[in-house]
Amino acid sequence: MVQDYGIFVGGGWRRSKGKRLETRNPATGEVLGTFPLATKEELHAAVKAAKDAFEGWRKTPAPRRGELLLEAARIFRSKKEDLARTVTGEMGKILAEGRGDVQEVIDFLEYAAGEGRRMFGATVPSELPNKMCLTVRLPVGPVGLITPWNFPMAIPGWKSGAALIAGCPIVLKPSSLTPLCAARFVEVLDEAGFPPGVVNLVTGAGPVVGDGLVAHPDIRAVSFTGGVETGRRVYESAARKMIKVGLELGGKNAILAMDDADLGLLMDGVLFGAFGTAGQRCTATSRLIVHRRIYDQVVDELVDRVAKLKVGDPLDAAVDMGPVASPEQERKVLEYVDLGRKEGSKLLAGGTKLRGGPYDRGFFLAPTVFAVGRTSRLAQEEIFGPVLSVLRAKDYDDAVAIANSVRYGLSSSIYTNDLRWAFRAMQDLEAGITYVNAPTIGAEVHLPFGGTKETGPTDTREAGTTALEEFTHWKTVYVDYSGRLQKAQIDTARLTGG
Ligand code: UN1
Repeated sequence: MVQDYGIFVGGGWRRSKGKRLETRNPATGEVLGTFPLATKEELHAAVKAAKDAFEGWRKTPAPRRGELLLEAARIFRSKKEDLARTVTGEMGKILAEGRGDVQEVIDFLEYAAGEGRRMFGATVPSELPNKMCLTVRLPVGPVGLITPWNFPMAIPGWKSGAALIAGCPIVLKPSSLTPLCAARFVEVLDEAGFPPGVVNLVTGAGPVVGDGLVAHPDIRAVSFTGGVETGRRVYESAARKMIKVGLELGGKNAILAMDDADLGLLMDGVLFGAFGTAGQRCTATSRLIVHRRIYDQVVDELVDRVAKLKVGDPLDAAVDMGPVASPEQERKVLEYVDLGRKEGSKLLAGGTKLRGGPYDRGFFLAPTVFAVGRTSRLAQEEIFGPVLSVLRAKDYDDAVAIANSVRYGLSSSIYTNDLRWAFRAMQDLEAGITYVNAPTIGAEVHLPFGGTKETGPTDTREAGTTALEEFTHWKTVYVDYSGRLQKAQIDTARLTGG
């Protein structure tokens, strides 16, 4: 039965006056649910609910807020299998990855709950006697979270975990491709018992709900994960309001394969990095930059291994790669395949839509590999699909130059057993994340996640201790217990007599 959802505002599900959108399974075409295209007024009601909840939530001690996050984590754990199937059903990633998506929520909520008992500031000596200086983090206010479809539970989990522990009520606007995951995510938070208005969910069109959320005067920070063009708009709109904004945008992540790399390990990493989640991760390996001495061998092995990848029903445990998430994704990937051919890149594997039998019901593409030139668009642009571009490098320096020649800087990797290359790469690769002897995907939640260059023009990082930066500001507090007026910089009696 197809369920018709509402929006979640002020602690309850509400009907919407807006038109409706359908969410479908990308492997089968089945309709999974319908969701509102919320109106501007409905968005405003959600922001008002968050604003009204702020006073109570910010005054709730952070360890108490953490208890609710732990309770939510417990419920996520008890429903993990069911929620993982929702992720796979709505987004198309294979079930093992669907489970990983939910696990990432559990991990982060547990981590964030602990932050409720830390949230460390600093105590610093004063230059004056009988005076103390300290710093505390304070929540910025109600916040907007705009989340993508590729990690339809994990990313709402990172963003809301950090916002909620910080003391910020949230208005979540999920991608219109995965509203069901967002609704189920919010159902768990509701079950955990967050006070009314602390958690709100509004589905709908980007120009109405997304832009409206960012521009709303009562929204005091925005965290956005998605494409660069939208990210730029969010950044501009947030700048006009002078509010904090966290942006996690695209990637064109590379693995560098040095001539001493362990080739078996490299191949496993490349396949997982490039074709895991059908290449639809911000962190996906979309370039493989190979030292010329091992280039031919790597390409031969890669073509062999890619031919053995099994594409199909993402619920089937024997399948390596499910469908891409939508017809738009499919079209975009096939356009890049065409472009690659026109640019004169050499197609080494795949490049086709898969047809026949169950393939005809969904958006199944063959894992694709191109040998490309370094200035080609395939070498430069984010495709966000199962397409890997292979490049040949003369040596380490050349490989780094190729890696750094793109506008993005999210994840990166080097396969080598020579610690000189490994340690240099940690400093030379322009990216927020560098892996050594592991692919570009698979970040852990207790470490900062984010990028440089156009991946993330701000200095915020999701996850890890840095997650709080997006949703708090620092207050510096001076406590003078001398009982008299003391003047910094002016009462300058020094031991040196100066
Ligand atoms: C993303 O693609 O936006 O590191 C997030 C990884 C995952 C998160 C990816 N843990 O690949």
